[in-house]
Amino acid sequence: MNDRERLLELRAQLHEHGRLYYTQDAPVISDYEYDMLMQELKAIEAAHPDWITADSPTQRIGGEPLEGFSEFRHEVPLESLNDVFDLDEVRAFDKRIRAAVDGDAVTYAVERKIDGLSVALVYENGVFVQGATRGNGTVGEDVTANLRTVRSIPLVLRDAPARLVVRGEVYMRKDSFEELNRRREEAGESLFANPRNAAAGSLRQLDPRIAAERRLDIFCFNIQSVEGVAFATHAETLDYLRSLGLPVSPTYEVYSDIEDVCRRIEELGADRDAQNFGIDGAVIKVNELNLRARLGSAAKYPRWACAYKYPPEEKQTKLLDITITVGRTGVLTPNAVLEPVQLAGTTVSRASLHNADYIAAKDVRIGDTVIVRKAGDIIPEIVGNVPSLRPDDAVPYVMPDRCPECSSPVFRDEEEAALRCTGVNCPAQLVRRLVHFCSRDAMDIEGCGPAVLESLIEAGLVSDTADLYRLTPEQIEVLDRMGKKSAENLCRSIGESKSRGLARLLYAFGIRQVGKAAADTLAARFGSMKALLEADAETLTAIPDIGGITADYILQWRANPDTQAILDRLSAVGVVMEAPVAEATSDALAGLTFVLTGTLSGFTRSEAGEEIVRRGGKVSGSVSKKTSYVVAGEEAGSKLTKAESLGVKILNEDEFRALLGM
Ligand code: 0OX
Repeated sequence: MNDRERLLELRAQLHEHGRLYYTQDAPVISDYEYDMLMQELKAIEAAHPDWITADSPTQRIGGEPLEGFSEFRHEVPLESLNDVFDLDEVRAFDKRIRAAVDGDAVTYAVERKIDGLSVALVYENGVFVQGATRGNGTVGEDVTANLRTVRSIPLVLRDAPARLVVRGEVYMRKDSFEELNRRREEAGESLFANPRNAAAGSLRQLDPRIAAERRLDIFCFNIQSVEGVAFATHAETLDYLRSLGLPVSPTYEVYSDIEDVCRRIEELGADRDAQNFGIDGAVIKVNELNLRARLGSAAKYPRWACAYKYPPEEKQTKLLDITITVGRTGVLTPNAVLEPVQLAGTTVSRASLHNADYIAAKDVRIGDTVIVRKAGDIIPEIVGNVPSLRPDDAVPYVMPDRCPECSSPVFRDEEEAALRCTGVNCPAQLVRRLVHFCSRDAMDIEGCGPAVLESLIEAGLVSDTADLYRLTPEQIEVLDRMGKKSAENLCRSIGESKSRGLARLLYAFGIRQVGKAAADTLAARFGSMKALLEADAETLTAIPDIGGITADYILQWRANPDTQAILDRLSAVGVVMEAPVAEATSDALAGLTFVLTGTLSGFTRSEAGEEIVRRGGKVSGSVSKKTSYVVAGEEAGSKLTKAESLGVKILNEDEFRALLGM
């Protein structure tokens, strides 16, 4: 057999084993044998690069980063579902359907509603050629490069039609999600709130290699269009998709009696936790496709389907203890230590109690039986207590008057209902300050997460941020779980962080109220640390977008003798204290003021800000009537809401790029 024949054989084998693994859940070879076949294919492709095609199983690792996503117009809209919240609404849905179909026999398919995000996949002659997000249902984004990295999406189908567009839900498995967050925590990066957000963020990555690392999955549940095949029922379409090798919604049942449908909904709800993927409801669909066509769609939803949404799960458990953690700014946060309970798929043994006021409002005491809930988010919350189960000796909780980490007195910050440790050398504050300093949006020091920082502090190597810059690989490599290579890498990333510039440095200091936007504003306004330190109080207070309270915090920070000392030490080791000068090179945006909010996929906020300034525009941290545009990225928050209420023009990332002429 020559190389070319072997290559084709290997590809066919790998596609087939992929299908058996992901679609049938019935692998016939071990992971090791699979890897060996893949290695052999990679070797042949390395020798013949011109033979590599996009549908090769080797191409799952993700190609070159993209500039942006292009629009994708869905031929058949991806409709959304009408939500119902109790079984009587399901019965009412059945009555409406029966009235509309005039006595024709109707059956219902009931399937799990997977909590992810909808995409459309296009197959031509059995080859996966394009895929897109749902977007607004009519226009989505072309995320083909990222979807190719999803291992459960077959790149090639068996006995496929000339053209097929299939709809599915991309999701992240619970175990992949927990592993991802564990790694992000280790690296000092922000955590995803839930698997859905993680999946959405991963699918919208411009760098497919990142998407490839994130381990997404898919279930398919609808044929949007197909050539040359006809079906009578939804069940037939699902069986057909499965026969092509696509992973299909796990288990669907068909019933003619609505009471059976209701029972099944409850069954699926009770079994939610046992699955390795998030389920936010059950979908009830008319099974007969001819009846669907007669029922049609109302303004927003198809009349032939509805989604039963499960209420957030609640459980009772015992509040064993209340412990205190000390944050970066010295805030004491009380945490509930709970008798472990299974809740929405994970074991819950802790929940934040936020502050003393919160504990008082919920009236929870150590020894109480409390009700915990996990809504869409992964973060558990305490809803309240069960008064009848309160032990006689339970007393209201009193916050400590000394820091549990360094025994310094605490004081109450009236503005925030928070208690703060007053210790300047509090070790708990030091770890968290350093974690923040190293985090991605601050100095972005890769490999310098909480665990590493704790061992550096414990070893007596680091007691402030400047110490980081004096570390040598020899000092680091003797620490636990460190080796020569990782020590060298860490030193290199620390070294690289010296030139992040003023904005990130200011943010990295963790000055109260100075978030990324305020740090960007300050850096743009002053250009250097020296100018910021020398500016008079009036100048600071008068900067638009830096509120009075924030200005006060900056003044307090400046006046602190420790600040001058650490700045001198950082300067001495070569940390850059100036902003890279973004000079206006055009006046394309002159006179316009922008507010940036949410996460953009192609820029950091300071990069976006620089692009605006280079074109003569201004960046502001808060939205007012004078704002010309709000640029809203993923998970935009209150600024977006405010812009909407003031009628300020909102740009998404693509529109923003267009305005920049990119
Ligand atoms: C899901 C899911 C979503 C098809 C046409 C209207 C709704 N997230 O699991 N949507 C649908 O159905 C669409 N089915 C599902 N299983």
